[in-house]
Amino acid sequence: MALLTPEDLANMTNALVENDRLITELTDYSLDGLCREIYDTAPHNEKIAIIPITAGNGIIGSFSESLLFTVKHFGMDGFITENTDVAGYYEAVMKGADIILMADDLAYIAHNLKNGKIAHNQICTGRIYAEILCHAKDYADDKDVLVIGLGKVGTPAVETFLKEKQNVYVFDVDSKRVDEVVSNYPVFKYDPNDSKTPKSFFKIFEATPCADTICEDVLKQNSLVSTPGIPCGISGELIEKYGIRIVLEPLGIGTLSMLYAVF
Ligand code: NAD
Ligand code: 2YH
Repeated sequence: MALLTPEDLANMTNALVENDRLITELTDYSLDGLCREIYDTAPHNEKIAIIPITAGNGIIGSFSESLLFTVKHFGMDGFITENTDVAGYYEAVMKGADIILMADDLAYIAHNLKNGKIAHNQICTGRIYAEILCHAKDYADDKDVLVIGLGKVGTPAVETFLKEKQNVYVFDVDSKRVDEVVSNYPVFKYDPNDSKTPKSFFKIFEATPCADTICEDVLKQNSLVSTPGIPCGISGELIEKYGIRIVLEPLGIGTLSMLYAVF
Protein backbone atom coordinates (compact mmCIF):
# COMPACT_ATOMS: atom_id res chain seq x y z
CA MET A 1 0.00 0.00 0.00
CA ALA A 2 1.50 3.30 -1.13
CA LEU A 3 1.26 5.98 1.54
CA LEU A 4 1.04 9.65 0.70
CA THR A 5 3.91 11.84 1.88
CA PRO A 6 3.90 15.54 2.87
CA GLU A 7 5.97 16.12 -0.32
CA ASP A 8 3.15 14.60 -2.44
CA LEU A 9 0.78 17.15 -0.86
CA ALA A 10 3.09 20.19 -1.00
CA ASN A 11 1.45 21.68 -4.09
CA MET A 12 -1.97 20.10 -3.57
CA THR A 13 -4.01 23.31 -3.36
CA ASN A 14 -2.69 24.69 -6.67
CA ALA A 15 -3.02 21.27 -8.29
CA LEU A 16 -6.68 20.98 -7.27
CA VAL A 17 -7.54 24.44 -8.61
CA GLU A 18 -5.58 23.84 -11.84
CA ASN A 19 -7.13 20.38 -12.40
CA ASP A 20 -10.63 21.75 -11.77
CA ARG A 21 -9.95 24.34 -14.49
CA LEU A 22 -8.72 21.65 -16.91
CA ILE A 23 -11.68 19.34 -16.15
CA THR A 24 -14.06 22.22 -16.88
CA GLU A 25 -12.29 22.93 -20.18
CA LEU A 26 -12.36 19.23 -21.15
CA THR A 27 -15.88 18.28 -20.07
CA ASP A 28 -17.89 21.52 -19.69
CA TYR A 29 -18.47 20.39 -16.08
CA SER A 30 -16.62 21.80 -13.09
CA LEU A 31 -15.33 18.98 -10.87
CA ASP A 32 -18.25 19.33 -8.45
CA GLY A 33 -20.66 19.59 -11.42
CA LEU A 34 -19.28 16.33 -12.81
CA CYS A 35 -19.62 14.63 -9.40
CA ARG A 36 -23.22 15.86 -9.19
CA GLU A 37 -23.87 14.42 -12.67
CA ILE A 38 -22.36 10.98 -12.08
CA TYR A 39 -23.67 10.38 -8.54
CA ASP A 40 -26.93 12.31 -8.93
CA THR A 41 -26.41 13.82 -5.46
CA ALA A 42 -25.73 17.29 -4.06
CA PRO A 43 -24.55 18.75 -0.76
CA HIS A 44 -27.19 19.96 1.72
CA ASN A 45 -25.12 22.00 4.19
CA GLU A 46 -23.59 18.91 5.76
CA LYS A 47 -20.96 19.51 8.44
CA ILE A 48 -17.87 17.49 7.55
CA ALA A 49 -15.47 16.40 10.31
CA ILE A 50 -11.91 15.39 9.47
CA ILE A 51 -10.34 13.15 12.10
CA PRO A 52 -6.53 12.78 12.16
CA ILE A 53 -5.62 9.12 12.71
CA THR A 54 -2.38 8.08 14.44
CA ALA A 55 -2.59 4.31 13.76
CA GLY A 56 0.13 2.61 11.73
CA ASN A 57 2.51 5.10 10.18
CA GLY A 58 0.65 7.93 11.90
CA ILE A 59 -0.37 11.42 10.92
CA ILE A 60 0.78 12.63 7.51
CA GLY A 61 1.71 16.33 7.53
CA SER A 62 -0.87 18.34 5.52
CA PHE A 63 -3.24 15.36 5.02
CA SER A 64 -6.09 16.69 7.20
CA GLU A 65 -5.39 20.27 6.03
CA SER A 66 -5.62 19.16 2.37
CA LEU A 67 -9.01 17.55 3.06
CA LEU A 68 -10.23 20.73 4.76
CA PHE A 69 -9.00 22.80 1.81
CA THR A 70 -10.99 20.55 -0.56
CA VAL A 71 -14.14 20.79 1.55
CA LYS A 72 -13.95 24.60 1.80
CA HIS A 73 -12.83 25.14 -1.82
CA PHE A 74 -16.10 23.53 -2.96
CA GLY A 75 -18.17 25.66 -0.60
CA MET A 76 -18.83 23.11 2.12
CA ASP A 77 -18.59 23.41 5.90
CA GLY A 78 -15.87 21.40 7.64
CA PHE A 79 -13.45 21.22 10.54
CA ILE A 80 -10.48 19.19 11.75
CA THR A 81 -11.02 17.66 15.18
CA GLU A 82 -8.61 18.74 17.91
CA ASN A 83 -8.39 15.16 19.15
CA THR A 84 -7.22 12.16 17.10
CA ASP A 85 -8.62 8.65 16.69
CA VAL A 86 -11.49 7.56 18.97
CA ALA A 87 -11.43 10.79 20.97
CA GLY A 88 -11.56 12.68 17.66
CA TYR A 89 -14.56 10.60 16.56
CA TYR A 90 -16.37 11.40 19.81
CA GLU A 91 -15.53 15.09 19.39
CA ALA A 92 -16.79 15.06 15.78
CA VAL A 93 -20.15 13.59 16.80
CA MET A 94 -20.50 15.92 19.81
CA LYS A 95 -19.83 18.92 17.52
CA GLY A 96 -22.65 17.88 15.20
CA ALA A 97 -20.74 16.31 12.31
CA ASP A 98 -22.89 14.84 9.54
CA ILE A 99 -20.02 13.27 7.59
CA ILE A 100 -16.73 11.81 8.86
CA LEU A 101 -13.54 11.73 6.78
CA MET A 102 -10.68 9.63 8.14
CA ALA A 103 -7.82 7.47 6.92
CA ASP A 104 -5.36 4.95 8.28
CA ASP A 105 -2.68 3.17 6.22
CA LEU A 106 -5.18 0.75 4.64
CA ALA A 107 -8.33 2.73 4.02
CA TYR A 108 -9.51 6.29 3.58
CA ILE A 109 -13.27 6.55 4.05
CA ALA A 110 -16.17 8.99 4.08
CA HIS A 111 -19.10 8.00 6.30
CA ASN A 112 -22.37 9.89 6.34
CA LEU A 113 -23.75 9.47 9.85
CA LYS A 114 -27.21 10.72 8.83
CA ASN A 115 -28.00 8.42 5.88
CA GLY A 116 -25.54 5.58 6.62
CA LYS A 117 -23.73 5.80 3.25
CA ILE A 118 -20.02 4.96 3.27
CA ALA A 119 -17.42 5.47 0.52
CA HIS A 120 -13.90 4.16 -0.03
CA ASN A 121 -11.24 6.42 -1.53
CA GLN A 122 -9.80 3.84 -3.94
CA ILE A 123 -13.20 3.08 -5.51
CA CYS A 124 -14.28 6.72 -5.74
CA THR A 125 -10.88 7.81 -7.11
CA GLY A 126 -10.93 5.18 -9.85
CA ARG A 127 -14.47 6.16 -10.73
CA ILE A 128 -14.00 9.92 -11.01
CA TYR A 129 -10.72 9.76 -12.99
CA ALA A 130 -12.41 7.32 -15.40
CA GLU A 131 -15.51 9.51 -15.72
CA ILE A 132 -13.33 12.51 -16.57
CA LEU A 133 -11.97 10.61 -19.59
CA CYS A 134 -15.48 9.48 -20.59
CA HIS A 135 -16.85 13.04 -20.40
CA ALA A 136 -14.01 14.74 -22.32
CA LYS A 137 -15.80 16.29 -25.34
CA ASP A 138 -12.91 16.27 -27.82
CA TYR A 139 -12.29 12.57 -27.14
CA ALA A 140 -15.92 11.37 -27.24
CA ASP A 141 -15.83 9.75 -30.70
CA ASP A 142 -12.99 7.37 -29.91
CA LYS A 143 -14.20 4.64 -27.52
CA ASP A 144 -10.81 2.94 -27.02
CA VAL A 145 -9.21 3.43 -23.62
CA LEU A 146 -6.00 1.97 -22.20
CA VAL A 147 -6.01 1.15 -18.47
CA ILE A 148 -2.56 0.70 -16.90
CA GLY A 149 -2.59 -0.71 -13.35
CA LEU A 150 -5.38 -3.10 -12.33
CA GLY A 151 -5.29 -2.73 -8.56
CA LYS A 152 -7.75 -1.24 -6.10
CA VAL A 153 -8.05 2.03 -8.03
CA GLY A 154 -7.70 0.63 -11.58
CA THR A 155 -10.38 -2.04 -11.18
CA PRO A 156 -13.27 0.34 -10.34
CA ALA A 157 -12.03 2.46 -13.25
CA VAL A 158 -12.41 -0.58 -15.56
CA GLU A 159 -15.98 -1.05 -14.26
CA THR A 160 -16.74 2.63 -14.90
CA PHE A 161 -15.38 2.52 -18.47
CA LEU A 162 -17.51 -0.56 -19.18
CA LYS A 163 -20.61 1.16 -17.77
CA GLU A 164 -19.79 4.08 -20.10
CA LYS A 165 -19.59 1.68 -23.10
CA GLN A 166 -15.88 2.14 -23.79
CA ASN A 167 -13.60 -0.46 -25.46
CA VAL A 168 -11.23 -1.27 -22.62
CA TYR A 169 -7.64 -2.48 -23.14
CA VAL A 170 -5.80 -3.44 -19.94
CA PHE A 171 -2.19 -3.73 -18.88
CA ASP A 172 -0.52 -4.58 -15.58
CA VAL A 173 3.04 -5.63 -14.82
CA ASP A 174 1.45 -8.58 -12.97
CA SER A 175 0.33 -10.86 -15.81
CA LYS A 176 -1.79 -12.99 -13.44
CA ARG A 177 -3.81 -9.89 -12.57
CA VAL A 178 -4.30 -9.16 -16.28
CA ASP A 179 -5.58 -12.72 -16.84
CA GLU A 180 -7.97 -12.38 -13.88
CA VAL A 181 -9.40 -9.09 -15.16
CA VAL A 182 -9.72 -10.36 -18.74
CA SER A 183 -11.60 -13.43 -17.51
CA ASN A 184 -13.88 -11.42 -15.18
CA TYR A 185 -14.76 -8.49 -17.44
CA PRO A 186 -15.43 -7.97 -21.20
CA VAL A 187 -12.08 -6.25 -21.75
CA PHE A 188 -9.05 -6.92 -23.97
CA LYS A 189 -5.47 -7.58 -23.02
CA TYR A 190 -3.23 -4.77 -24.29
CA ASP A 191 -0.88 -6.59 -26.65
CA PRO A 192 1.11 -4.46 -29.08
CA ASN A 193 2.07 -7.61 -31.03
CA ASP A 194 -1.56 -8.47 -31.78
CA SER A 195 -2.72 -6.78 -35.00
CA LYS A 196 -6.26 -6.39 -33.55
CA THR A 197 -5.01 -4.33 -30.56
CA PRO A 198 -4.66 -0.59 -31.05
CA LYS A 199 -1.01 0.39 -30.58
CA SER A 200 -1.66 3.90 -29.29
CA PHE A 201 -4.57 5.62 -27.56
CA PHE A 202 -6.18 9.03 -27.24
CA LYS A 203 -7.49 8.07 -23.78
CA ILE A 204 -5.19 6.60 -21.14
CA PHE A 205 -5.97 5.86 -17.47
CA GLU A 206 -3.06 5.04 -15.15
CA ALA A 207 -3.14 3.92 -11.49
CA THR A 208 0.19 2.44 -10.43
CA PRO A 209 2.73 3.48 -7.77
CA CYS A 210 5.49 3.66 -10.41
CA ALA A 211 7.02 6.29 -12.68
CA ASP A 212 7.45 5.85 -16.46
CA THR A 213 4.62 3.34 -16.90
CA ILE A 214 3.30 5.28 -19.91
CA CYS A 215 5.77 4.72 -22.72
CA GLU A 216 6.06 6.57 -26.01
CA ASP A 217 4.54 3.68 -28.04
CA VAL A 218 1.05 4.08 -26.50
CA LEU A 219 0.83 7.85 -27.05
CA LYS A 220 -0.82 9.81 -29.84
CA GLN A 221 -0.38 13.53 -30.40
CA ASN A 222 -2.66 15.26 -27.82
CA SER A 223 -3.60 12.08 -25.92
CA LEU A 224 -5.52 12.70 -22.71
CA VAL A 225 -4.05 11.01 -19.62
CA SER A 226 -6.17 10.72 -16.46
CA THR A 227 -3.98 9.41 -13.68
CA PRO A 228 -4.35 9.29 -9.92
CA GLY A 229 -1.13 7.22 -9.76
CA ILE A 230 1.64 8.66 -7.58
CA PRO A 231 4.30 9.35 -8.77
CA CYS A 232 3.22 10.51 -12.21
CA GLY A 233 3.49 7.66 -14.75
CA ILE A 234 4.55 9.82 -17.68
CA SER A 235 7.73 11.86 -18.04
CA GLY A 236 7.71 15.63 -18.52
CA GLU A 237 9.62 15.07 -21.76
CA LEU A 238 6.84 12.89 -23.26
CA ILE A 239 4.14 15.28 -22.02
CA GLU A 240 5.84 18.08 -23.93
CA LYS A 241 6.74 16.06 -27.04
CA TYR A 242 3.15 14.76 -27.56
CA GLY A 243 1.23 17.78 -26.23
CA ILE A 244 -0.35 15.51 -23.61
CA ARG A 245 -3.20 16.86 -21.50
CA ILE A 246 -3.02 15.33 -18.04
CA VAL A 247 -5.42 15.15 -15.08
CA LEU A 248 -3.36 14.39 -11.96
CA GLU A 249 -3.79 15.52 -8.37
CA PRO A 250 -2.88 13.66 -5.15
CA LEU A 251 -6.00 13.84 -2.93
CA GLY A 252 -8.74 16.40 -3.57
CA ILE A 253 -10.40 14.99 -6.72
CA GLY A 254 -10.85 11.57 -5.08
CA THR A 255 -12.05 13.21 -1.86
CA LEU A 256 -14.76 15.21 -3.65
CA SER A 257 -15.86 12.03 -5.43
CA MET A 258 -16.16 10.29 -2.01
CA LEU A 259 -18.26 13.14 -0.60
CA TYR A 260 -20.71 13.06 -3.52
CA ALA A 261 -20.89 9.26 -3.13
CA VAL A 262 -22.25 9.72 0.42
CA PHE A 263 -24.45 12.84 0.03
P1 NAD B 1 -2.60 -1.27 -5.92
O1 NAD B 1 -1.32 -1.72 -5.30
O2 NAD B 1 -3.88 -1.88 -5.48
O3 NAD B 1 -2.51 -1.44 -7.51
C1 NAD B 1 -1.42 -1.02 -8.27
C2 NAD B 1 -1.34 -1.90 -9.52
O4 NAD B 1 -0.31 -1.38 -10.36
C3 NAD B 1 -0.98 -3.35 -9.21
O5 NAD B 1 -1.90 -4.23 -9.85
C4 NAD B 1 0.44 -3.49 -9.76
O6 NAD B 1 0.74 -4.80 -10.24
C5 NAD B 1 0.41 -2.47 -10.89
N1 NAD B 1 1.73 -2.01 -11.30
C6 NAD B 1 2.81 -1.72 -10.52
N2 NAD B 1 3.84 -1.31 -11.27
C7 NAD B 1 3.40 -1.32 -12.55
C8 NAD B 1 4.01 -0.99 -13.79
N3 NAD B 1 5.28 -0.57 -13.85
N4 NAD B 1 3.26 -1.12 -14.93
C9 NAD B 1 1.99 -1.56 -14.87
N5 NAD B 1 1.36 -1.89 -13.72
C10 NAD B 1 2.05 -1.77 -12.57
O7 NAD B 1 -2.62 0.31 -5.73
P2 NAD B 1 -3.91 1.26 -5.80
O8 NAD B 1 -4.53 1.36 -4.46
O9 NAD B 1 -4.73 0.82 -6.96
O10 NAD B 1 -3.21 2.68 -6.07
C11 NAD B 1 -2.57 2.95 -7.29
C12 NAD B 1 -1.89 4.31 -7.22
O11 NAD B 1 -2.89 5.31 -7.06
C13 NAD B 1 -0.93 4.48 -6.03
O12 NAD B 1 0.15 5.26 -6.47
C14 NAD B 1 -1.75 5.27 -5.02
O13 NAD B 1 -0.96 6.03 -4.13
C15 NAD B 1 -2.52 6.17 -5.96
N6 NAD B 1 -3.74 6.77 -5.41
C16 NAD B 1 -3.93 8.08 -5.68
C17 NAD B 1 -5.09 8.71 -5.27
C18 NAD B 1 -5.31 10.15 -5.66
O14 NAD B 1 -6.27 10.77 -5.17
N7 NAD B 1 -4.49 10.70 -6.56
C19 NAD B 1 -6.04 8.00 -4.53
C20 NAD B 1 -5.82 6.65 -4.27
C21 NAD B 1 -4.66 6.04 -4.72
O1 2YH C 1 -2.59 7.50 2.27
C1 2YH C 1 -3.19 6.69 2.96
C2 2YH C 1 -3.38 5.27 2.50
N1 2YH C 1 -2.77 5.10 1.21
C3 2YH C 1 -4.84 4.92 2.45
C4 2YH C 1 -5.59 5.69 1.43
C5 2YH C 1 -6.04 4.83 0.31
N2 2YH C 1 -5.79 5.52 -0.94
N3 2YH C 1 -3.66 6.99 4.17
C6 2YH C 1 -3.56 8.31 4.74
C7 2YH C 1 -3.26 8.24 6.22
C8 2YH C 1 -3.56 9.56 6.90
C9 2YH C 1 -3.10 9.66 8.35
N4 2YH C 1 -3.54 8.58 9.16
C10 2YH C 1 -3.61 10.99 8.90
O2 2YH C 1 -2.92 12.01 8.72
O3 2YH C 1 -4.69 11.00 9.52
